[in-house]
Amino acid sequence: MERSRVLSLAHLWTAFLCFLPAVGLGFWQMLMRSPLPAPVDDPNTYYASVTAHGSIMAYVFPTFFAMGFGYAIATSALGRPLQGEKWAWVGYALSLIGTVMALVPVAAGRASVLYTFYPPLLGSPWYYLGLALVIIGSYFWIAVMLVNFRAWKRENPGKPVPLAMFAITACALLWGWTALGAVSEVLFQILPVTFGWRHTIDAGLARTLFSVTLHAIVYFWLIPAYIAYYTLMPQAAGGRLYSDTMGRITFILFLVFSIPVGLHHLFMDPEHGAGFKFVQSVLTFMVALPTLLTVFTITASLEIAGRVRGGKGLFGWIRALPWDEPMVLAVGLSLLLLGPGGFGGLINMSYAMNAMIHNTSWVTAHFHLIFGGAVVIVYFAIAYELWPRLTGRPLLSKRLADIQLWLWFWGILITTVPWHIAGLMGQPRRYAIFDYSDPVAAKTAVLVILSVIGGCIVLISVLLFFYVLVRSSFAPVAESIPPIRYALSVNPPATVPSLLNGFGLWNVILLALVVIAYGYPIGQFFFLHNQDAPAYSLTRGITK
Ligand code: CU1
Repeated sequence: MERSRVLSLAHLWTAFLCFLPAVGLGFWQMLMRSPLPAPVDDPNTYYASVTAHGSIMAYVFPTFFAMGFGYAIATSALGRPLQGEKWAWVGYALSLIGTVMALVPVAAGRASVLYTFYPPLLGSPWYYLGLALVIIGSYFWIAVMLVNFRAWKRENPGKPVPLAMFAITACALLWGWTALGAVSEVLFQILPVTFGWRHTIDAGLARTLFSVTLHAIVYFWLIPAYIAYYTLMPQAAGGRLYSDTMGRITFILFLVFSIPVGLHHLFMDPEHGAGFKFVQSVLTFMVALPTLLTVFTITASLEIAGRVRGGKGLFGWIRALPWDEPMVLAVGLSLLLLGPGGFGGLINMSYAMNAMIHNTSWVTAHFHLIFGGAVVIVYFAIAYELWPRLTGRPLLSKRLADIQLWLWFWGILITTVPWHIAGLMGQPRRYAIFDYSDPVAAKTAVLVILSVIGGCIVLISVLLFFYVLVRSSFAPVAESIPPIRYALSVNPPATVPSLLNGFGLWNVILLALVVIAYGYPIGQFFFLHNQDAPAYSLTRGITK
């Protein structure tokens, strides 16, 4: 048990130690594009910074977090030592080497291609190789999760796999399938050109392959937070989970529906026909379903806890909940952020309405609200929940943790709401500088400054988070820290149908859906040879 704690802690520390400077960069970027003066007022630095910020926040931070949380779940929920721990360390080392390999060329200004790295703009090959290595390292984690999932099932025939383990395994599988899009783009499209073995690139195919990863990655970020919703929050609130089955269905739906939807990122791209865009738009609505199920189940679970604690009347149970528990507070605030965030998502995914907000700041604001807001706030609460268990030392202060979560909540809202509005007013995304003497840009100035104030609150919140973690890590070892306890459901199932206890059939359905949704959109490129064009490499110029 002891050694696997070190494994989890190493992953979580790595995740958060990358997160901290990435938040700092984000804040500087907000200053840079605002009317306020920014230190180092340089657009080149801006694009390098956006690339570092995006690459860390999209790939490095959530991957290390999911891996660390996954190992903690595999040991605590299954109640057995982790099998394949050596391989887990190999994966950790590869992902860490990949992180350094990717960030060095970014810092040197040789890979300012943003985290979506859309060709025909290309950066240093080491950047892409590094990111591929981060992903390859995470495949070791996927394998370890699957091995432990199977081993437990073998030892406990017929018994339902604990929901937390079931969910993190769905998350691992989802990531394994979806990452293949970006990995094949890097291996077969980008690297041959950046290394000079080929001179032209098919930008449309590259973007299409990337879209296979770009949407489902969001659920790879989200599922760890949902695991806390379902399995940690009801326990922290002193109640029970409303339905274990609903949880299983939710995580299965994420696995099945979150990949064949990525064309909604290419609504404005000319390579794809309206029919396939429409099909994937409809499938995107399907993937909203598990979130709706979750909002219902979690609200019901909160109500159960509130009533168990003596809350009466239509809304009295809300006041009866222990809002001073960081996990309960974080889930409550996360649900509130999920409201406007989900609403924005519905606009983005609608084929027609997408045109209103395409390439505006609205999009950037949207994913900061959903991921930065609704998801990361729960990552903090998970860290507060895990830290005493992993270190054997008590948490410094629940009160400080609560203040940190509240700061994050308001900081994210104040950052992203004005940012959305600026987008609706036509502010483009991915611009380093705006000329605020221009009457159109001038109208957004107040909104942008408000956003910067929100960013400042977010930064203070992160510093407070680190203060709590670091101080807790140096507290004296406590004798009696209870192990992680996962919530019981109202009717804990003695058995579940095998369809809700494994992923065999669901993998097949997922692959069939991917073939239907992506078969033609990807296959067509192999017949359209005139799509290849020279790329522009930041390190070598035009690749011809
Ligand atoms: Cu998406």
